[in-house]
Amino acid sequence: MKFNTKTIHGGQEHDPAYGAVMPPIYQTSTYAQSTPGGHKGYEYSRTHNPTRNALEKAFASIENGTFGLAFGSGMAAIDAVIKLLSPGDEVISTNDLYGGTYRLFTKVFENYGIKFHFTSMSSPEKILPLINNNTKLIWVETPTNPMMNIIDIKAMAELTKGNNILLAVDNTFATPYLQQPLELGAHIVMHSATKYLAGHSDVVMGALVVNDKLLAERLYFLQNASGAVCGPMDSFLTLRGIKTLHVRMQRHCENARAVAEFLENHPKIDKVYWPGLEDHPNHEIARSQMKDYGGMLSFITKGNDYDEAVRIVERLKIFTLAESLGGVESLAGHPASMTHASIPKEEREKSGVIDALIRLSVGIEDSEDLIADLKQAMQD
Ligand code: P1T
Repeated sequence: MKFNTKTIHGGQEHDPAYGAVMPPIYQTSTYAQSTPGGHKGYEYSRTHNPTRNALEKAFASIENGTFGLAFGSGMAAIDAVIKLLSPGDEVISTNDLYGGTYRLFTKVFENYGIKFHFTSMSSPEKILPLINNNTKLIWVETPTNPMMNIIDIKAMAELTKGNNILLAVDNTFATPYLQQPLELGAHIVMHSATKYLAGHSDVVMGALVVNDKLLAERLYFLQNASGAVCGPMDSFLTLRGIKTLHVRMQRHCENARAVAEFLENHPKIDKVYWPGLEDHPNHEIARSQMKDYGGMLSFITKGNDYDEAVRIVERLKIFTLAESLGGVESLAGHPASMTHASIPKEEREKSGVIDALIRLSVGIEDSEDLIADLKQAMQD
């Protein structure tokens, strides 16, 4: 089955009870047993729920993986991955990543004796000196949030070979429409399915996909033991979102290109970060590992002026000033004060997240309207 067919049919079967074509929302916490242990495969909805299981199969299918797991949020999915580790273990992570991930690593798991190294992942040479016998996980986000750096997944996978190190890739920004990390050698793919997979800004949801059975069993154990699962209604909404992922992503990419090219040529703009631009430092890696360049971009205005950045985001009318991304509607964000405020200023500025940075999640409206909106917001 090819990708566009998978988004609609992957892992899905008609409901065995009445043949419902769409998965029923099994809004139940528990299941009747005829005798103790005598059930139809479902006992309690923290462990299994038919609507969630349908979603988990869809996650696995679109990521070309074997096992899918759904969580109550992207953070809950990341939390489960780090719980695979033990005190004394070390993680190497990109230094440019979602602020909430940085917060979970440094403010929660460092207290449990896990050590995190944050580094630029622009080349494997930067990572080699950090690898030792305690290194158990490399955590990659690509494109990174919010600087749109592209990390070479195949090169990272090479580093893990023979070293008993897991490679996890947060594929939230790219989605499997653009890149499939398991195919490139990753062991774990993670999503904030809140974003492009669900696609309509109406759900908070997380996903993991793996191929290895033992790894899947350890993660299913953690999912049930810690219990950060999603409900059946949210599972249904995410499944419905996935069915249009391919058409939405195509338009997100087209619109982002139009917006990036407009901004690049605007006299007030200093720098546009979008991997599809030929002068993007990682354009070649993006071209080789992604099908297109995604709907997210960031930019700074000339003078690196914080007040100017705030003025622009306040004046936007079609772009809504809001956290999150990946919905059909366009959003604008100010990472330094919003999504990345939990990273200390000097730390975030090292990776380019300065006060003047604006991040756009380019939606699937008419690009002419989006460009007109940006134009009026940047007028003197
Ligand atoms: O919000 P949640 O579903 O828990 O996912 C967290 C998360 C993980 N990884 C990446 C790359 C993300 O962007 C996020 C959430 N990000 C935002 C809310 C944001 O506006 O960037």
